[in-house]
Amino acid sequence: MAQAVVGIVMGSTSDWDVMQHAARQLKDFGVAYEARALSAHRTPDLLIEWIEQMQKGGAKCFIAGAGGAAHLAGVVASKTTLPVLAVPIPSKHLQGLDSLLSMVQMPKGIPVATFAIGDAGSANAGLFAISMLALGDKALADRLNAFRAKQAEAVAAARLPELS
Ligand code: RP5
Repeated sequence: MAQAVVGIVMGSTSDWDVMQHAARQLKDFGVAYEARALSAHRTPDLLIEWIEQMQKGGAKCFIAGAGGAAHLAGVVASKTTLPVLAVPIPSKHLQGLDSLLSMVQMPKGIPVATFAIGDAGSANAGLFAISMLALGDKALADRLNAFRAKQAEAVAAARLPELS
């Protein structure tokens, strides 16, 4: 199996429904990733071990999804200078607003790039990782441009329903 260039981590297996959208983009573009459920507060030592292992293995960025008091992305960023893309998971009581604010309000000095709450944010984090990797990979850049062109064609070809 190819060495993972993107590490996807989530606070719980219950986050996979959302985080699979990031994984799907990477898979469709042929980017090798490793996805793990590791918690910043439940398994902090395992999380740090994994971050170190991913870095040694040649990872270029991390995507971190968590819900509630979502400190996972910040903790990942505290242990690496690789880019960390944060995906707020919709939460039961606050629908992910808590997750979003926990991620987007990182104090100065340790940045994380925060995406939209839920499926769209997860897919976009995957696409953003692809954009970063495409800076040094012409074949990947070509695939990304083709994806954009196909998306544009679909919108241009769309027709609104007639009024009855
Ligand atoms: C967070 O708590 C996880 O990221 C998840 O979104 C949330 C709920 O976790 P579970 O109770 O489903 O394991 O740490």
